[in-house]
Parts: sequence; structure tokens; C-alpha cells
Amino acid sequence: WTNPDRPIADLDELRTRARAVLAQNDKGTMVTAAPNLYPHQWSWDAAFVATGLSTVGVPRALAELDHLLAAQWDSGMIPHIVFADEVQLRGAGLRGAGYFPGVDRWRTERASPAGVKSSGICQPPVHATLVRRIVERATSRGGEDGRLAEDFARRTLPQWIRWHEWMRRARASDRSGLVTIYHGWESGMDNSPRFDGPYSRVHPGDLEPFVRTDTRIVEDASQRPSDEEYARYLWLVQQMADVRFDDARLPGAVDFQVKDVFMSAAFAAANEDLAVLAERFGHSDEVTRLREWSAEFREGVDAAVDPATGLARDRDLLTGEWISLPTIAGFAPLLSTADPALRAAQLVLIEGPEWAGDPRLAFPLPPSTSTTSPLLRPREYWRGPVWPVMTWYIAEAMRRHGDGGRYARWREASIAQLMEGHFGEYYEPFTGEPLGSYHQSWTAAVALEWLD
Ligand code: 2M8
Repeated sequence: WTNPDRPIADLDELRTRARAVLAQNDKGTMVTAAPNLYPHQWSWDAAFVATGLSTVGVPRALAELDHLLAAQWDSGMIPHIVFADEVQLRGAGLRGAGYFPGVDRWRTERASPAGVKSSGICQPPVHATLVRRIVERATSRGGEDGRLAEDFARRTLPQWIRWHEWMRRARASDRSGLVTIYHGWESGMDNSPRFDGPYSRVHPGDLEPFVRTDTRIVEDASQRPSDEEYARYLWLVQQMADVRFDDARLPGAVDFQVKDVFMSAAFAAANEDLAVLAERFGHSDEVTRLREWSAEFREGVDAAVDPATGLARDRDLLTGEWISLPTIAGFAPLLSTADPALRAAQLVLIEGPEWAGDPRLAFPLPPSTSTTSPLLRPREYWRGPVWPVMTWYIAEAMRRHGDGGRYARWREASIAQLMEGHFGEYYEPFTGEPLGSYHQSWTAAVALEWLD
């Protein structure tokens, strides 16, 4: 491939260029997830973006989270997309209408707060983990940044707690310690092979016609989901919109219902982080409940590990079957487990020859599907490429569990991957080619995290 974004010479330049990517994607009130492919605010992207921004300026990082929180539904759900204002986008030379499905397709006008345009589904609840990181970074610096972050934590804690309450109530009231998703988009790993079984049972009926726009931007369509996959994605949106995204009606209405083990592990970790924040910032009455949820989901994730493979499994709720496939989600326990033997076994696996230790890799980093699996598609979105944001999120969880050595090794490999200069959305594991969108915000954000 040709590299119009010339390679990066050193770490100072990496920092400067990563900051420039975020500055260019900053539309004032939101940093769009990517300049063209994703010209809106995405929920979990915003959390990663905010932590990256906090290395540059704490007020802007907090504003990003405030913008997301302003879209929180009455139910407590934080929607997966907050759509940018058309005028704002046009001013920045972008057309939000270029993203499909846009807000009209979601039919959420009654459920979203007044004046807010949002989708009607959620994404992984990584927010509390990253808010904790931002607050700890800012308060250790002290001064005005510290004060602002403390005020932010005090003011917004009730909202983050409502978000977690919603997740537990609407998606895991069965006490399985596993979160239900009604769309692959909720997992954030849209077309991962983990969802192939459940999606094979989704048969679009009378589907409103649609025209994709993503493949106009990522011109090599083989890097994106297929048209068949998109038809299923849109069918599920239609099914949910038809019941107005009413949490109580979704189980009776939607043809895709999966217990998502990675999201559950993110939730376990985030409940502990929220408990720490609640303890520190005047919500100590909430701490016990948050720690109970943390334990419930930690146990749910541990119990989902397949003894045969050592990887954690999702479960198809509609067939009752466990989904045992070698995807990055199988390493969910690295985010959450308190079992040292399970952690040790997973670390051996993830650095072994089927994952980051495969000698054919351009960089020793875990791809989204095992390199030795016949399911691997090295260029296709969540079916094989290496995602820098995943690399950092998992490495950061290792560091928090006291594994600074491994964090340092992954940091070195990830930085080496990013030096080619595109800030790709994802990377071909064997060649290091940047794929998907370029100048992806969360990729720039994790570069800044590595450098902090
Ligand atoms: C991707 O998903 C969106 C739908 O939500 C899309 O393909 O249109 C995923 O990688 C998701 O995890 C991410 O949050 C989003 C924006 O970066 O893009």
C-alpha cells in the first residue's frame, strides 16, 4: 500500500501526530469516531477518546464525556451513537447523512432526551474504568485539572450508576452474571465469527430498503461486513424500533439474543472502578451494591470458560448453546478474573503460537481471531485484524493487575505498529497494513495513552 501519511520518525512525532488526529476530528462538542466513516460520537469510542484527550487537556476530556452523558435515556441506557448536528458537520466540511443507518432509521425521537439524536442500542460499559483513569490522572497532577475532575466525578457519578443499574436490570436480571445483547453492534465487535451462529438464524423479513454508505468510504469492500450481514443488522434495528426499544418487549421481539462474555467482563471491571469512585466521591452507600455486581459478573465470566480451550464463551440465548470460537473475546477473563490460575493460563494462551506469539505476525499482538483458525480473515474488520484499541484495553487491564512487564512489551509492539503513520482503525496481522478508516480517533487516543 502507499503511505500518504508518511511514517513516523520518533515518539515525539507520534505524540504530535496523534494529537493532530484528535484535533482534526474534534467538532467542538464531540470528537467524531473517524473523519469520514464515522462522523458522530460512539459510546465506547468516546470513553477511549476521553482518556487519550486527558493526556492533553482535562477539560476537553471531561466535555467529551458530558456530551455523551447528555444523551443518556430516562431508562439509564447510554446509546451507542450520539448523532452530530448536521449544521455542525457541514461547517466542518462533513456530511453526517453520509453515515448509514442515520437517526431516521432508528426512530428514537421519543426515547432520546429532548434535542438529542441517538441510536437505540448500547455498547460495552467501559466508561467507569476510563473515568477512573482520567480522574486519577488529573487528581495526581493536582491544581485546576484535579479540581475539575473531582467536580466532574461528584456531579456525574449518579449518571454512571444509573447506567450500570440499567445494564444489570435490562440485560442481566437473570443473575447469570452475563449481559444480553440484541445486536452484534452492541458488542462493538460487529461481525466477529462469534456471532455467525446467532446471525445465521436471523432471516430478514419485510425489510425497508437501504443503501450502504460505509463501502463508499472504505472502498475495498472486503474490509467491511458483507451485504447479507448488513441486511441482518438492519432487520434487527427494525425489530427493535417496532417495539420502540422497550426493554421489556425486546426478549419477545428480537431474533438475536446473545450473552456477551467480553461485555460482561468489561462490566465486572467497570463496577469495581465505579465502586472506587463512589467510595472516594461521596456515594459510599452505593459501594456494596457495585461490588456485588462486580463479583456477579466476574463469576459469570469465569464460569463461561471452556475447559477444552481455556477461552471464555458467549451463549446463544435462543438456542441455549455455548459459542466456543477462538476470538479475542475469549480473553474476557483478563479484564476481570480474580482467579490466579485462570489468569496465568490465559496469559500463556494469548502470548502463545495461536495468538500474539505466532512467528508469522508483523508485530507480536493479539489479532481479533486466532491466526491458526480457519475462521481467520486477516483483512476483514472484526474477523482477524489487530485492533490497537483492544491491544491497549487488554494491556491496561494487565497493568492494573500488577503486570507492568507485559504492559511494557505490548506497548513497544503496539507503538511499532502505529509508526507507519495512518492511525488505522485496524491492521492486517501479518503485513501490518493499516485497514478500515484512517485517522481513527480511538487509535490516536491509545497512542497518547501509550506515551503518557
Ligand atoms: C464499528 O461499528 C459501527 C456500528 O456501531 C459501524 O461499523 O458502523 C465498530 O468497530 C464499533 O466497535 C465502533 O464503536 C464503531 C465506531 O468506531 O465502529
